[in-house]
Amino acid sequence: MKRLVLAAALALSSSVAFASSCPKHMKAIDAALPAAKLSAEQKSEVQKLRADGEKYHKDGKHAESMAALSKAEAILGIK
Ligand SMILES: [Cu+2]
Repeated sequence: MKRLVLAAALALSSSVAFASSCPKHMKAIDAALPAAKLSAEQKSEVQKLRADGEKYHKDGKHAESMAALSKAEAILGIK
């Protein structure tokens, strides 16, 4: 029972955090990109995913935004 309540609370808080966390991820990408050791190809991929993420976020498509941003973060090696 306790476990169920905890799971519900977690699901609720993560979906709220989800919608508003895109800017945080964009900032993390912006901060990491200048120092990242990437090939030119990887760098432009990150920039593209970062731009897609911002566009989706502005359109209210946070799931798509987060998907693009987390791909960019994966390339950058951000967790
Ligand atoms: Cu968003």
